Amino acid sequence: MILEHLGTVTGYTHIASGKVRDLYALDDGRLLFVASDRISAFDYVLPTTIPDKGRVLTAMSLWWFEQLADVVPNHLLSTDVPPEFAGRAMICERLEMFPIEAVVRGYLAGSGLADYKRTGSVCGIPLPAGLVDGSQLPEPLFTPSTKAPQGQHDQNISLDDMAAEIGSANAAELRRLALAVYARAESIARERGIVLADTKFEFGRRPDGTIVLADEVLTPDSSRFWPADLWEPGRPQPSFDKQFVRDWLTSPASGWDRASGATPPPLPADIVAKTREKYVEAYERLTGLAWN
Ligand code: Q0Z
Repeated sequence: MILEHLGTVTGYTHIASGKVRDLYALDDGRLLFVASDRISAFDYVLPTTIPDKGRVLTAMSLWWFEQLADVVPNHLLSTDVPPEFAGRAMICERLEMFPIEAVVRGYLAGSGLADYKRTGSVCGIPLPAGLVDGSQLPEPLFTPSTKAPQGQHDQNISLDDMAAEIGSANAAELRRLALAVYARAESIARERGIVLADTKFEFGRRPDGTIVLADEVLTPDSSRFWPADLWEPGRPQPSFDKQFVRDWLTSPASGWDRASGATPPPLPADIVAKTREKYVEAYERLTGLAWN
């Protein structure tokens, strides 16, 4: 027990945490990428965890890496991880990361919708008039953003801004890869009744210059998944995974006043159970595999 603990502290060094995931460096230079059971909503990390969420999202990400292996190389090296992280962590190669969120949007929502309402464009790309919340775009758009410091929102940038940041050849290659990955993923998700409205990729570079897909990919935490049968442009679309959480938090039952700036309250057990079931359902529908 004590030896295991000593092994733990000397074996990997915590280097970063996001709202719902953690990153460690191994002694040999590789990285340990860990998905927690934490869940965020309305920009808050909730005080309640969702059992199995980290394992489900990790399994989904691993499945996508396999589906996409002929489109782009990825950073995964191994899933042989310390027991406390079993099933919800990946050992990854350390890359030189591009300081860009490679976002692809097939549908209008979120900051893309806000941009469009203000300017008629998204990231400087002009769009036809008359699009509404949830509209399918004429074609998928690559809409890069800069990674904001923790607690702030990423900021949409133009392709020219991106080229100024990382060079025009890298910018063009990231755009090509992100659109190719989205096209493959959207078609798979669509066949299974899930609209992949948009998604965010992170890319890095190997010492030999190869561009590699990093991070977790195509999970509900990095993407908007919408149930295809409920898609109806003109209103905010229900979220495949978080709708029970959002509905409860904004209902009188929660007692939470979103405008007050207060931290959201703990979720009731039935909301936790139904939300866990939605993550499992997303995994099973996408992959066609049974969860456990
Ligand atoms: C990813 C992040 C966090 C999880 C750095 N293969 C890689 N090589 C180098 N750096 C990264 C990766 Cl994935 C890397 N992040 C984002 C932050 C938890 C992922 F706190 N940061």
